[in-house]
Amino acid sequence: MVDANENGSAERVDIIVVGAGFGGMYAVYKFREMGKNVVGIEAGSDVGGVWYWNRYPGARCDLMSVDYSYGFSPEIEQEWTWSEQFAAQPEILEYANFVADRLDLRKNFRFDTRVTSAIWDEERKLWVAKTDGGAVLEAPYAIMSTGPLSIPKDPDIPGIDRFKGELYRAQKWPHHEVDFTGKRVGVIGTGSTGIQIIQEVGPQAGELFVFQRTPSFTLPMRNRDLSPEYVAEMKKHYRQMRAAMKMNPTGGTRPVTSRPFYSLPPDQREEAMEQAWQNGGHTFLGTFADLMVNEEANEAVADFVRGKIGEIVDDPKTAEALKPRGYPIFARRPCLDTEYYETYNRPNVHLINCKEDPILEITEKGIRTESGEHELDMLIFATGYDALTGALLAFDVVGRDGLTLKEKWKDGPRSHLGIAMAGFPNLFATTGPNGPAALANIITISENDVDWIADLITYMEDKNLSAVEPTQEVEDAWMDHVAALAAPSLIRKANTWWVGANVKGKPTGLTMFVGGFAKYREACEAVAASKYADYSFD
Ligand code: N01
Repeated sequence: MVDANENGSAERVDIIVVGAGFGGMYAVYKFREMGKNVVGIEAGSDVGGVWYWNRYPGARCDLMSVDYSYGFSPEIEQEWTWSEQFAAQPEILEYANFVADRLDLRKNFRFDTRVTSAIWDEERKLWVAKTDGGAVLEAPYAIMSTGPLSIPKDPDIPGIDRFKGELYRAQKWPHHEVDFTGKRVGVIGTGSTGIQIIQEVGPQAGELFVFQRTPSFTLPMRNRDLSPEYVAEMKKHYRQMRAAMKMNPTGGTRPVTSRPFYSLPPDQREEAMEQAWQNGGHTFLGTFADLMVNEEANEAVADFVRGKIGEIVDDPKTAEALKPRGYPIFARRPCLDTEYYETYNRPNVHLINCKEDPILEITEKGIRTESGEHELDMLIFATGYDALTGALLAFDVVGRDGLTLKEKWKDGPRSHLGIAMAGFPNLFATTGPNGPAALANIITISENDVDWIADLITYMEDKNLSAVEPTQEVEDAWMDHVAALAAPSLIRKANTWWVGANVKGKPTGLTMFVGGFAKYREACEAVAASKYADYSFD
């Protein structure tokens, strides 16, 4: 590991990378392979990003392991063996550590360090980054691999500091084991995180109280162990699979279809939905093509899933409260579970429907809702993130002519491809908020973005150029394209982090590219093929 300079004198490097998640790890590797002096800065004590922080019970990826892994190294693909179809957090973190060891990445990272500002020096064509440890780094290029889900958000409930029991945040889970045996545990939040915690903690806790404001749709994950025979096949065919992933809208291997819902007669639709439910995972989205644009088709699938909830949950009142209504299915990130709904059939698990019985405050002893106080020994927040833009707006980023990122993004994030921005020369983001970001496989996007940035830097070096940024026109054109694709999407009809609606005062809107990974990659490639015709260089 490199030591930070603590005396404040600037240290000159070639490239600064912020973040040691999958994006930042690959960026550091790629640029180092290009012979660059690259320094990575990471707030956590080690690699892994969101998988470093999210150690909560039940944490698991809802993309298959074959998809949710790096494709850039055929050697690592052969050396690493996944044990489950959907890997759990400890295994994913182990994988990140394996990659870091194998590629000796840690020597380029400064851990336990936060960037506090990044300012463009126009005269010297350098980014000047300061850290909370007092270090000053200067580099011609800065890469923000800060991740879409890295700034945890507490619930807006009075009294958080008053609680005298044990308080846990899913997104900053302690490194030690937490024993729920015999404890009265409360969980606030029923998104992907809350669902994973509830199904895991329900059987362990003395009593579990779930404070649900908005129910999520969740589908059976149907996870399984991977047999040695399958793993051998997977390893043999990785190359073809990676090639297919690049052509896939999800950036993964999930099948896609062009079949609209109403192209099938009712009995065959029903059969297809039953099949999708039985298959598990996100099969529904590969079964019908128009679920995100046809409201009636969407409602039919939502109704089918609500029917399943009614079949699984014994108590009719609880079942009714768990059935999501008033927003389209898949407009909120679809969750995958293992016996989540079944958890509510346990006598020790209680659902508090905060739509009918709102939370008033957190007290010393627990949570007070309109109906009374619920005493708790432990309280868990699974209340999400200031997502997509939060991490980049958490510190001062200042571009050309003193333009701040906060000012540029005051009405929502704007960039070209989610990667580069007019007014911010030589600053790049991976999995930025105007690319597919949270809507496709984040590792595939990260690799695409890092490779694209690396090609651009190589182009500049070949031509002896020192600064680059997209023109305002091409950025505006991209944002118009993003908005046009977003306009018919049902994603806009739910109040979620996808549209910024979970954070008070944040500009709302669907700013991610909904056209799918394959089209996004093509757009990136077209820019490179044009020799960056719509970029301006110094
Ligand atoms: O966060 P969320 P998350 N009172 O924003 C509730 C990824 N992920 O951490 O909707 C009561 O989805 C809030 O209620 P409401 C995945 O991309 C992936 O769960 O605002 N409730 C909501 O229920 C996911 O989408 C995996 O009414 C309050 C919840 O908190 C993303 O991370 C696993 C409240 C927040 O849900 C974020 O998921 C985990 C309040 N005051 C996460 N404030 C997998 O790969 C908030 N809530 C499987």
